[in-house]
Amino acid sequence: MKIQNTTFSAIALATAAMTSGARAADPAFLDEVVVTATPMSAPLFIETDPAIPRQPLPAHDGADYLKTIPGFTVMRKGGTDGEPVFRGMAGSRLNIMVDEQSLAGACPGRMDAPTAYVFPEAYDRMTVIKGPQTVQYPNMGSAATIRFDREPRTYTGPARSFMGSVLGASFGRHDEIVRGEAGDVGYYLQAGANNSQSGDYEDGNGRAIHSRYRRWSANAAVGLTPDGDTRFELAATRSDGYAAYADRMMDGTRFDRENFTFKAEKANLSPLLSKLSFQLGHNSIDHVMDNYSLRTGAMMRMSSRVGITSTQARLTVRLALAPDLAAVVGANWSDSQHGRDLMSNGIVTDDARIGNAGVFGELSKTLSPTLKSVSGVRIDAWSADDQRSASSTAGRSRSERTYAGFTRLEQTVATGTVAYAGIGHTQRFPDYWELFSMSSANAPASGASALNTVRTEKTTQADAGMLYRRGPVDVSVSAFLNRINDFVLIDYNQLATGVTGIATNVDAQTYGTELAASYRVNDLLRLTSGIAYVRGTDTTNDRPLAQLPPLEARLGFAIDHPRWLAGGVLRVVAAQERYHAGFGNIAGKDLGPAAGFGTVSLNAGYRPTKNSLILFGVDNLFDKDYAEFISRSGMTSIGGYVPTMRVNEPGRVLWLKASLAFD
Ligand SMILES: [Cu+2]
Repeated sequence: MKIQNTTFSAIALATAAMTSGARAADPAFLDEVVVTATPMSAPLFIETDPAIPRQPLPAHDGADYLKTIPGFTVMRKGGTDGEPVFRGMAGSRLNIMVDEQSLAGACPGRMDAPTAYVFPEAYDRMTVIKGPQTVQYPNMGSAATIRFDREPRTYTGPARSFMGSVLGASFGRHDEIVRGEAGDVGYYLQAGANNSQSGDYEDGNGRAIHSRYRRWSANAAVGLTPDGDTRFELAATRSDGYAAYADRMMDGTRFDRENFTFKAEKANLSPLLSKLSFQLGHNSIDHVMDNYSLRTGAMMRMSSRVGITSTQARLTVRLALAPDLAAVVGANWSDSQHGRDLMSNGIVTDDARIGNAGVFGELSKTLSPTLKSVSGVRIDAWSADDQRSASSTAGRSRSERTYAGFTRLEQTVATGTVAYAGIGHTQRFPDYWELFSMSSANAPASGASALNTVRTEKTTQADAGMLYRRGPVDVSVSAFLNRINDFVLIDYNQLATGVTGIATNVDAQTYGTELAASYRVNDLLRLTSGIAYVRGTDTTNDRPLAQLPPLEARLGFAIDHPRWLAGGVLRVVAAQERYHAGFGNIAGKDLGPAAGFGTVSLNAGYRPTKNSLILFGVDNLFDKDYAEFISRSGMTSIGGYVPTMRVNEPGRVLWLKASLAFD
């Protein structure tokens, strides 16, 4: 395959899986055939190929794919489109980006976390950056930045490739994925499509959960590479689907997203100017929900349609200031228009507009052959316009500036061993949900608008950790401690007519740690483990901070033979006794204590040829009946379904996946 600059990871997937051990770098983790606990690949950075199979089998959406990274949990609503949570932080505390564009959903009821519009296997790479340790992206995630990217291609001769996979699983689930690429000197084409569908799953007690779904997406990109340093690309994506939800009175019947992106980049402009990149993206989401298409028994038919259209532009310049000093400086701009149909008639009118413009600079300096520093600053201007007619702030606007900065040191202690420590500060302008879906803490009973009362959240966080790779041992550990001033805590207890929740500001503190480790016993057998722990306090009310997951640990094994493979994972989650009932974030609230649980999952696979892999798995082998602490309530009465305290997780799931790659 004649491709420069890049590992062609879509194909690398299956082939990595198939020619295990052939990849020289980082043999310990990166050739993991079935991912159960993803480690850090560099200080604070986790990079993984979304095409590599994961266990337990994720729903085909962005949130579920993050579950194999220690520290992530997913708030369940149904079969798909769960809300990703990292270190107990959800909503816009996680910056979710696709092709370097921040993604936001449209649903005021939060049916569509941004990850509901992400189809992981359409991308080459999924990256998580922990904490406020980068300033390069708008809507800077105070807890984490999560990116889904396609790798740029440059061909030096004619080549083409293709990969496809099919999956069948319990409860009528089936997924189909195809991707193809072709190119030659000067140009390339990429296209892909995928479909995922499932019936209602059953929990460990055999109860059907109202959870069926379908999701599909199609994408295409055409690129021109007039020379090795220049690239122009035009890309388009379209996706849609439906999802039944067990936690609410309505289901999502349309999740229609369209995206167009234009990118231009030029490298090696001068010894100083190493790269110039520009991109312009346009996103539109059309979301419809109702209480009759996917369920029966509605006394009165109800539906609602909402939408968001956003345009984003971004310019970055990479500078080689000195042999030991590199910088990236840039600017970004975005304009997002939200709308909804107030009369349930499908006619969407504008209700909120959020604008952002920011500049940033990040500097990395080599202080000695073993010591490196990375630092950055960022300034953003924000505006939010209340375009609702019936609102206590109708016609009013809010404008604000936010500031962010960080610095960290990375010390190479020995070959394969890096220690790091850093501190960062970021200010988070409230998001659409906090500003426009929630009511003001100043006048909760009247449902007054929170637009001008909810304050910007300020996070100051220390991050430290270590990566250790030596012989058969691979360990990465990270720890953090933060102080969050004006944490936006949603109070769902004081409900009145027309009030969803009250946006309050409290001061909070959280700390925690994640660990991922592996030990290669011999050529065939590797043992893996992952641990995540977080603890937090609402210091204003002297209560546990709501929506923090309990301690969890994963222990796994993987056997990898050139022809066949096998693996398994035991996931053990402690009980959670620390909670603050009725309080939470824009996506959910604490429902009460939760019991601990353990589940076992197993997989086995066979490689009939160098380019194909057949994988079989059993998740929740013992059909355990359980729910995660962080979950939506399952108490909604839906015709034909038994209400449960939380939305229970799936019982035993059998699945079979076959992948094929050609080049
Ligand atoms: Cu909705």
